[in-house]
Amino acid sequence: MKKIFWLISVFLLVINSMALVWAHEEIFREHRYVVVGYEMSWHAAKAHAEALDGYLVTIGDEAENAFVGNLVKRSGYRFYWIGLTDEVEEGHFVWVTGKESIYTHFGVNEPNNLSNEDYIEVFAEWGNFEWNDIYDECNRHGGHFVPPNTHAFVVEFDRITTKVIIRRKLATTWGVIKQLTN
Ligand code: FUC
Ligand code: CA
Repeated sequence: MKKIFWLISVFLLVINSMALVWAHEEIFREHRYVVVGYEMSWHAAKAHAEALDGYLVTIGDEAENAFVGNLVKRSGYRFYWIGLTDEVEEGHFVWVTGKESIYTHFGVNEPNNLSNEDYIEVFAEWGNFEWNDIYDECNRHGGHFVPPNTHAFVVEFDRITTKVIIRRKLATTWGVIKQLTN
Protein backbone atom coordinates (compact mmCIF):
# COMPACT_ATOMS: atom_id res chain seq x y z
CA MET A 1 0.00 0.00 0.00
CA LYS A 2 2.82 2.37 0.95
CA LYS A 3 4.52 1.60 -2.33
CA ILE A 4 1.48 2.66 -4.33
CA PHE A 5 1.31 5.86 -2.36
CA TRP A 6 4.92 6.67 -3.25
CA LEU A 7 4.42 5.72 -6.88
CA ILE A 8 1.44 8.04 -7.15
CA SER A 9 3.33 10.85 -5.40
CA VAL A 10 6.29 10.57 -7.77
CA PHE A 11 3.95 10.42 -10.75
CA LEU A 12 2.15 13.58 -9.61
CA LEU A 13 5.46 15.35 -9.00
CA VAL A 14 6.65 14.55 -12.52
CA ILE A 15 3.37 15.69 -14.07
CA ASN A 16 3.47 18.82 -12.00
CA SER A 17 7.00 19.77 -13.03
CA MET A 18 6.08 19.20 -16.69
CA ALA A 19 3.12 21.49 -16.27
CA LEU A 20 5.43 24.19 -14.93
CA VAL A 21 7.16 24.22 -18.28
CA TRP A 22 4.19 23.60 -20.50
CA ALA A 23 1.26 25.48 -19.08
CA HIS A 24 2.48 28.77 -20.37
CA GLU A 25 2.43 28.81 -24.10
CA GLU A 26 0.08 30.26 -26.66
CA ILE A 27 -0.23 31.18 -30.30
CA PHE A 28 -0.60 34.71 -31.61
CA ARG A 29 -0.58 35.71 -35.29
CA GLU A 30 0.72 32.28 -36.18
CA HIS A 31 3.75 32.52 -33.92
CA ARG A 32 4.18 30.40 -30.83
CA TYR A 33 5.17 32.04 -27.52
CA VAL A 34 6.52 30.05 -24.61
CA VAL A 35 7.06 31.48 -21.15
CA VAL A 36 10.09 29.85 -19.57
CA GLY A 37 10.09 30.28 -15.82
CA TYR A 38 13.79 29.92 -15.13
CA GLU A 39 15.77 32.79 -13.75
CA MET A 40 18.92 33.67 -15.61
CA SER A 41 20.77 36.58 -17.12
CA TRP A 42 19.54 38.16 -20.36
CA HIS A 43 22.45 36.62 -22.30
CA ALA A 44 21.77 33.18 -20.86
CA ALA A 45 18.06 33.50 -21.69
CA LYS A 46 18.94 34.58 -25.25
CA ALA A 47 21.27 31.59 -25.68
CA HIS A 48 18.64 29.28 -24.30
CA ALA A 49 15.94 30.62 -26.62
CA GLU A 50 18.25 30.09 -29.58
CA ALA A 51 19.10 26.58 -28.44
CA LEU A 52 15.38 25.89 -28.79
CA ASP A 53 15.46 27.29 -32.35
CA GLY A 54 13.44 30.28 -31.23
CA TYR A 55 14.52 33.72 -30.06
CA LEU A 56 13.88 36.01 -27.13
CA VAL A 57 10.53 37.58 -27.92
CA THR A 58 10.42 40.64 -30.18
CA ILE A 59 7.49 43.00 -29.78
CA GLY A 60 6.30 45.02 -32.75
CA ASP A 61 3.14 46.74 -31.59
CA GLU A 62 0.77 47.34 -28.73
CA ALA A 63 -1.37 44.27 -29.40
CA GLU A 64 1.65 41.98 -29.27
CA ASN A 65 2.92 43.72 -26.12
CA ALA A 66 -0.43 43.18 -24.42
CA PHE A 67 -0.65 39.58 -25.59
CA VAL A 68 2.80 38.71 -24.23
CA GLY A 69 2.20 40.61 -21.00
CA ASN A 70 -1.06 38.85 -20.31
CA LEU A 71 0.45 35.48 -21.11
CA VAL A 72 3.25 36.06 -18.57
CA LYS A 73 0.86 37.49 -16.01
CA ARG A 74 -1.37 34.43 -16.25
CA SER A 75 1.72 32.30 -15.82
CA GLY A 76 2.33 33.94 -12.46
CA TYR A 77 5.65 35.68 -13.14
CA ARG A 78 6.30 39.31 -12.36
CA PHE A 79 9.17 40.21 -14.69
CA TYR A 80 10.38 38.90 -18.02
CA TRP A 81 13.15 39.44 -20.51
CA ILE A 82 12.39 40.49 -24.05
CA GLY A 83 14.87 40.39 -26.92
CA LEU A 84 15.88 44.05 -26.86
CA THR A 85 19.25 45.58 -25.95
CA ASP A 86 21.44 48.63 -26.50
CA GLU A 87 24.63 46.87 -25.40
CA VAL A 88 26.49 47.67 -28.64
CA GLU A 89 25.74 51.38 -28.75
CA GLU A 90 24.25 53.21 -25.81
CA GLY A 91 20.72 54.41 -26.59
CA HIS A 92 20.53 52.51 -29.87
CA PHE A 93 18.12 49.65 -29.30
CA VAL A 94 18.25 46.58 -31.51
CA TRP A 95 16.20 43.38 -31.39
CA VAL A 96 17.97 40.01 -31.13
CA THR A 97 16.73 39.27 -34.64
CA GLY A 98 18.74 42.25 -35.92
CA LYS A 99 15.69 44.44 -36.47
CA GLU A 100 15.87 48.12 -35.53
CA SER A 101 13.57 49.01 -32.69
CA ILE A 102 10.63 51.13 -33.88
CA TYR A 103 7.76 50.36 -31.49
CA THR A 104 8.75 50.74 -27.83
CA HIS A 105 6.76 50.75 -24.63
CA PHE A 106 9.09 52.10 -21.96
CA GLY A 107 7.76 53.22 -18.60
CA VAL A 108 7.91 56.83 -17.50
CA ASN A 109 11.57 57.97 -17.25
CA GLU A 110 12.78 54.73 -18.85
CA PRO A 111 15.15 53.76 -20.31
CA ASN A 112 17.29 55.61 -17.77
CA ASN A 113 20.48 53.55 -18.16
CA LEU A 114 21.04 53.69 -14.41
CA SER A 115 24.71 52.66 -13.91
CA ASN A 116 24.72 51.34 -17.47
CA GLU A 117 21.61 49.19 -17.89
CA ASP A 118 21.46 47.63 -21.37
CA TYR A 119 18.88 44.82 -21.24
CA ILE A 120 15.14 45.15 -21.42
CA GLU A 121 12.71 43.49 -19.09
CA VAL A 122 9.00 44.03 -18.66
CA PHE A 123 7.11 44.41 -15.39
CA ALA A 124 4.05 42.23 -15.72
CA GLU A 125 2.46 44.19 -12.88
CA TRP A 126 3.48 47.65 -13.91
CA GLY A 127 0.85 49.68 -15.79
CA ASN A 128 0.29 48.36 -19.24
CA PHE A 129 3.31 46.01 -19.40
CA GLU A 130 5.87 48.76 -19.49
CA TRP A 131 9.52 48.23 -20.28
CA ASN A 132 12.60 48.98 -18.23
CA ASP A 133 16.31 48.69 -18.93
CA ILE A 134 18.30 46.78 -16.30
CA TYR A 135 21.63 44.98 -15.89
CA ASP A 136 22.35 41.57 -17.31
CA GLU A 137 21.01 40.07 -14.11
CA CYS A 138 17.51 38.97 -13.27
CA ASN A 139 17.67 39.49 -9.52
CA ARG A 140 18.88 43.03 -9.14
CA HIS A 141 17.03 46.24 -9.84
CA GLY A 142 19.32 49.02 -8.82
CA GLY A 143 19.90 48.39 -5.14
CA HIS A 144 16.74 46.31 -4.81
CA PHE A 145 16.73 42.56 -4.96
CA VAL A 146 13.96 40.81 -6.83
CA PRO A 147 12.44 37.85 -4.96
CA PRO A 148 13.25 34.40 -6.38
CA ASN A 149 10.90 32.66 -8.82
CA THR A 150 9.48 35.87 -10.20
CA HIS A 151 11.61 36.41 -13.30
CA ALA A 152 10.91 34.57 -16.57
CA PHE A 153 11.71 34.99 -20.24
CA VAL A 154 9.59 34.54 -23.34
CA VAL A 155 10.69 32.57 -26.38
CA GLU A 156 9.06 33.28 -29.72
CA PHE A 157 8.93 30.79 -32.58
CA ASP A 158 8.30 32.00 -36.12
CA ARG A 159 6.47 28.93 -37.16
CA ILE A 160 4.00 27.05 -35.10
CA THR A 161 6.62 24.48 -34.21
CA THR A 162 4.78 21.56 -32.75
CA LYS A 163 4.76 21.33 -29.00
CA VAL A 164 6.35 17.91 -29.22
CA ILE A 165 9.44 19.29 -30.93
CA ILE A 166 9.81 22.15 -28.45
CA ARG A 167 9.21 19.82 -25.54
CA ARG A 168 11.94 17.47 -26.74
CA LYS A 169 14.34 20.35 -27.19
CA LEU A 170 13.55 21.73 -23.75
CA ALA A 171 14.17 18.29 -22.32
CA THR A 172 17.54 17.94 -24.03
CA THR A 173 18.59 21.42 -22.91
CA TRP A 174 17.39 20.85 -19.38
CA GLY A 175 21.00 20.35 -18.27
CA VAL A 176 21.92 23.58 -20.02
CA ILE A 177 19.17 25.42 -18.22
CA LYS A 178 20.46 24.21 -14.86
CA GLN A 179 23.97 25.22 -15.77
CA LEU A 180 22.96 28.65 -17.02
CA THR A 181 20.81 29.32 -13.99
CA ASN A 182 23.67 28.82 -11.54
C1 FUC B 1 14.54 52.48 -11.68
C2 FUC B 1 14.88 51.63 -12.91
C3 FUC B 1 16.12 50.85 -12.71
C4 FUC B 1 16.04 50.03 -11.46
C5 FUC B 1 15.71 50.96 -10.27
C6 FUC B 1 15.50 50.19 -9.01
O1 FUC B 1 15.50 53.50 -11.55
O2 FUC B 1 15.10 52.45 -14.00
O3 FUC B 1 16.30 50.01 -13.83
O4 FUC B 1 15.06 49.05 -11.59
O5 FUC B 1 14.52 51.69 -10.54
CA1 CA C 1 16.11 51.38 -15.93
